[in-house]
Amino acid sequence: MSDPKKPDVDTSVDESQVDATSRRAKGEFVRGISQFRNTLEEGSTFPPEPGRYHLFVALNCPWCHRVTLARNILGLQGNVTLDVAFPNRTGDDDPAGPNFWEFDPTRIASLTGVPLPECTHETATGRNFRLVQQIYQAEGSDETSVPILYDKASKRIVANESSQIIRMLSQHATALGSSLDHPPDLYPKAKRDQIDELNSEIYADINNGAYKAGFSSDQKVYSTAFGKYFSMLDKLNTRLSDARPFLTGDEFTEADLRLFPTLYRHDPVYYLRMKLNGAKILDYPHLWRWLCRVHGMAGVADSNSLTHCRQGYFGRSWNGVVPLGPLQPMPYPEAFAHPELARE
Ligand SMILES: N[C@@H](CCC(=O)N[C@@H](CS)C(=O)NCC(=O)O)C(=O)O
Repeated sequence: MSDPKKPDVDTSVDESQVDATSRRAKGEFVRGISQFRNTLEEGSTFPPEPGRYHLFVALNCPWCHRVTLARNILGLQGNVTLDVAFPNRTGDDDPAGPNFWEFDPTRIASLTGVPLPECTHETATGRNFRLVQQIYQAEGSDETSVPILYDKASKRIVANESSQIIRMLSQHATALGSSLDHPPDLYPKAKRDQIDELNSEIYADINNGAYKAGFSSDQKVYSTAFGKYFSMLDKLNTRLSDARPFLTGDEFTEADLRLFPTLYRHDPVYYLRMKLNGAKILDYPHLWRWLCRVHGMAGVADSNSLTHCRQGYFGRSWNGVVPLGPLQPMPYPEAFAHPELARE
C-alpha cells in the first residue's frame, strides 16, 4: 500500500499526479511527467563524450531555458549542438494537426514581420524532421515536449526532463567537452540540502506556479497560485537582502539557474499573460539586482531571446498580436543591463 502522505514523485522535479484527471477536469493546470529518464554515465549506453549530444529546444519555453543556460554557463556551446523550434506551435490548419513544435527557420514572426534568426531546421536525426513529435514517434513514443537531450551516435532520446538534463550537463561538463578549464559545479556537495529545498519551493510556487496561475480556468486555483507566487517572491527577496550575490551564497548554483527563466519572463510576459500582475520584479530591489547580476554573467543573455518569449506566449493564442510593453522605465531586455535600475 502506498503511503498517502508520501508524495508520489520528487516534487522538486515533477508535479504530484495524485487525482490529476479530476483536478484537470475542474480546471486546474496539472503538468504531466516526461518519460525519457536515461542517464549519461561512463560505460553506459550514453557515455559522456564531446560532440555526441544534441539539444532540441524552443527558446520561449522556460524549461528549455534551463538547458540553454546550463549549456552556455558550462561552456558547452561547441560540443553540445542545438536546434531551435519556432516559438508558436502548429495551428489548426497544419496537416499534422495543432499544437506541435515545428522546426522552420522561414516562418514569419508576427512581432517582427520577418523570420527569427535563431530558428533552425532539425539537424540531429539525419531525417530533417519538421516536428518535434516525429523525433518521439521514431522511438514509438507519443510525447511531444521540449527540451530533449538527444544522442546523435545511437539516434536515441536520452532524456526529456530539464532538471535531469541540467544536472547531467553539470556533472559531466568536462567529459562533454567544456571549453572552460574549470566549469562551475552547479550542484556542489556542500550546498545540496539548501539547493534541494530551494528547488522544491521554486518549482512548485514559481516555475510551475506561474503556469498554474496562467493556464488554470478555476478562480480559486488561480488565486491560490497567485498568492503562493508572490509570497515566494517576498521570501526570496528577503533571502537576498543580506547582500549575498546568489541564493545559496557566493556561488551560482542550480537553484539560481532554475529561478532565472521565470523571473526573466515576469515583467515583459508573465505579468500580463499569466495574470501575475501583483507586482513586477523591478519592484523587489534584491530580486531585481539578482536578476541583473545573473543576466550579466557570461553566456546568460545569449541563452535566450525575449522576442521568442513574447512571440511564443502571445502569438497564436492572442490573435497573432503581441503586446509591446513595458516601456517604463525602459524597454526589456535593456532594463536588465541598466546601471541605475540595478544599483548595488
Ligand atoms: N518536465 C518537462 C516539462 C517540459 C514542458 O512542459 N515543455 C512544454 C513547453 S514549455 C512542452 O513542450 N509541452 C508539450 C507540447 O507543447 O507539446 C521539463 O521540465 O523538461
